[in-house]
Amino acid sequence: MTSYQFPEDFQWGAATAAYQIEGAAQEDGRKPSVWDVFSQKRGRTRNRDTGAIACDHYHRYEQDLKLMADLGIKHYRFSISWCRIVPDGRGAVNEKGVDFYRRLVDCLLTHGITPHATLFHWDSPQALETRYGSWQSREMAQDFSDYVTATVTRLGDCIQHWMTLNEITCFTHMSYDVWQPAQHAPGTRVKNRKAIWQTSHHALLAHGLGCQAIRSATPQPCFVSLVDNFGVTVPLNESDTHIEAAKKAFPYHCGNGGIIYPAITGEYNLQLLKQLGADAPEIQDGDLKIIHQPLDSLGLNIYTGTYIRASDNDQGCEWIGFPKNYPRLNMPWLQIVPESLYWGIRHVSETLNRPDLPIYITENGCAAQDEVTSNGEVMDLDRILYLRQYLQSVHRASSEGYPIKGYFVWSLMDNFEWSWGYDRRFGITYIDYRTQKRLPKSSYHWYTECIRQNRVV
Ligand code: GCO
Repeated sequence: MTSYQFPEDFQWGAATAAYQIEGAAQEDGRKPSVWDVFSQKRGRTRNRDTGAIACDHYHRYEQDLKLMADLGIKHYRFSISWCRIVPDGRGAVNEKGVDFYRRLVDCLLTHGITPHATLFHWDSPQALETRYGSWQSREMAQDFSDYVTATVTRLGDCIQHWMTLNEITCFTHMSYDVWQPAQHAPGTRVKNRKAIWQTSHHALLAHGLGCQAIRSATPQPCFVSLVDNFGVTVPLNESDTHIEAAKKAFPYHCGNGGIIYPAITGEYNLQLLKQLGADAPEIQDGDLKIIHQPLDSLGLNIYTGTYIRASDNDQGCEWIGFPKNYPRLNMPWLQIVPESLYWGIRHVSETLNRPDLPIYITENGCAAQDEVTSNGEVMDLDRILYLRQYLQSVHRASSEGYPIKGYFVWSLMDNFEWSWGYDRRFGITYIDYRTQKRLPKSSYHWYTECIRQNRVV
């Protein structure tokens, strides 16, 4: 009978992102990001919602810190907005923008909470979209690296945990499309699939140059990581044949072979390259050496998975679709697959062959209906059900000896859910956007108890 007890040093956290919570879109020198411009365009986001105000965290961070302290987390993952630090994308540094993050970090440290800073969570400067089409250009990698140098030089004395990029596919393959308007900013139509793969290649270069920039600018020892949402292939059942099939499917799934493989193994996966053929990106000599930087850990954002079974086809594996009424939470893609956290962690060790690489779950959570009851509570039992099962899967990985070091729930509070706007709520804290009142949900209190007992309750 397991008590789902975690090791003493297991790190419990919560995660957010700048454009999703900060607001203050034009304050203290910040200039528009591609998401400011994209979300103002008709039809791009639900109700044309934007992050102009969001959770007004820019002004309310001290009360939000109290929320974090009461929650009991000792780790907080947030992102730094390139548009606050280098508003024109390159060149002049906006010191007022830096000052906000220093205030935030000082407040975190005062509360005994360790800051984990993501340097890029999709809100790239519109100025670089105008100048050269953002990630379509190789120049973006160097501009990102220069922004990282500016940031780490100024904040490296109080931040030691750095993540370069959040989810490469979401600001490249979901942001550029050939046939239809892309779901994510900048939402650019490109001429072919090769052009899309070229954007993710430039993002990988940015990651590599960013790692080097962090390590040369930091004034103290620090930890460098990448955050990825690779597609998790899950065996239909845990027979050796289906497990083998899930590993065979992994490089083909969600383009994993062209994103996480180059970053972690230093090579594009050959089967994927073969499948891509002429759509594969142009790779210059030396690119892979830049991309394949040593990492202190890997951050995994995992919400769901895809079932795979063995097949006698030439790939040796078959994707299984979900039946119509398969249980999911309040997003079309959020089917409940708790073992995806276990298999995501295991793929790093056994499919990417990096059993040595420490792993954090840097995002896991769900959107739920979240009604406020007549006595002013949000009894989100569905979110607790989801989180409990996923955390039990993390515990399984930990108890089997995989190097899982910590877990950040997505998200600390409801926030701007990109093209879904404020229509979908992922927080363990309810936000009343009319009053900006914060209301801890049942899942917040449940998570507090998990942290207090250091186990899944
Ligand atoms: C992501 C992003 C978050 C999302 C969350 C819910 O993982 O897509 O990092 O910004 O809001 O995942 O979709």
